[in-house]
Amino acid sequence: MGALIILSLILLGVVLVQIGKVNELSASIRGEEEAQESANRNHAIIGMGFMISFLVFVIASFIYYKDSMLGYGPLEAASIHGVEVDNIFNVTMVITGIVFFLTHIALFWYAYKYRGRAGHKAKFIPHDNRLEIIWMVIPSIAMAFLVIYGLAVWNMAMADIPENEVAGKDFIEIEANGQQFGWNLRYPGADNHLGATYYKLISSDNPFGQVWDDPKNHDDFQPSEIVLPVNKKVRVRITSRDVLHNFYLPHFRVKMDAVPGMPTYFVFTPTKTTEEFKEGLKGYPEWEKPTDPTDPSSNSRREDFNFELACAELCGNGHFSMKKLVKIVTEEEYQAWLTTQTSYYAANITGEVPEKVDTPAPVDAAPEVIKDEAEETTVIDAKVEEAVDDKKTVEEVIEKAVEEVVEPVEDGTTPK
Ligand SMILES: [Cu+2]
Repeated sequence: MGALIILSLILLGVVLVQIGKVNELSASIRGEEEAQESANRNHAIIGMGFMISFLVFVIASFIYYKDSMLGYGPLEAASIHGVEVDNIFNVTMVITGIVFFLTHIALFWYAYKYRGRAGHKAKFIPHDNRLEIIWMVIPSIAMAFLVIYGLAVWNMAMADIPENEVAGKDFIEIEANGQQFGWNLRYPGADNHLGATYYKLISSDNPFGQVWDDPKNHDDFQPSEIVLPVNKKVRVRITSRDVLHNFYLPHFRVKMDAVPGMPTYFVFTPTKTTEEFKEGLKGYPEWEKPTDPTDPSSNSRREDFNFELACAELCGNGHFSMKKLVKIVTEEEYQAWLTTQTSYYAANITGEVPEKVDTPAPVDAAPEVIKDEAEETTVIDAKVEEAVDDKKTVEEVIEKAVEEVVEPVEDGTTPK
């Protein structure tokens, strides 16, 4: 009996100790819950802070770069269809921008409002017809609008010359032929028609492969830059000799692939002369900065501004050098320029007429040294070695070698 009482007392002691432990444990659990709750709140607040600063950053960067972006400030489109292209970009940006802001605000706001808290239980909503209709119908309407509007603008921008229009009177046709790495340009000359070409005739003397039996070729000329009269429709025939290139005139919103074996085209009408466009850059601080940031006395970016043709298809290691100047001039200036141009056939094939103006050296001749990277490197290496013998500093040597080998290719002239 005595032993039984002692055992009961021991057991009672054990039970009391265990109850105490359970109490301790539950208290510590409650503390963890509190810690969890405060962490949830902090995360939600940090999330809200991130959302606000991110959206402010988006708006601020847009405002900061506005005048440097195509379509805004001074860089409004300089062609008829370009204005429509800019409009559809803006409409698309407003619609997607609204969605972007609303969804991001909702995302972070919900993460804040419905963070884990004691006594709050998530609602279970398996299905809601009304909500589903709303989020199906609204995006469908927005997408349908964007697609239909986009198709209309596409058809307008991509339209070819109507059949009844006359070359020379209603429009000018020119050809741009891309090759690694440069553009060959061809104008139709006095007959307003580009002559026939055949790819097997392409050579360094005949960059377009013109068929000399075709009299239409006899007055075609090949200038080194694009010169066009303002407010006149231009059809650019776009071809490629080797790989994919892309005929890109950013200021006119003209962009079209140059595909080997398949001529493409783009029709556009410039609406501003180079001078008028430059005038429009006045007063924009971005454009009053010096062209050369290291030389404050150099011309401003506005003064040095020129429209340009670039290649917008990564076409190889000399892709960067596929640049040509584009000049938009008045009709009188254009006619005067035409008279300075000489037929390529007369100047280079029959030799009847001495070449008056800057018919470019065939691009073939220029990049001889840059044909492939290995060759370019070999030439530079040789020059470096040569100069090292003269005990020049390494920087001087490399600079000079690069100047001699690479730079001449950039403007398409023959290296000295
Ligand atoms: Cu290219």
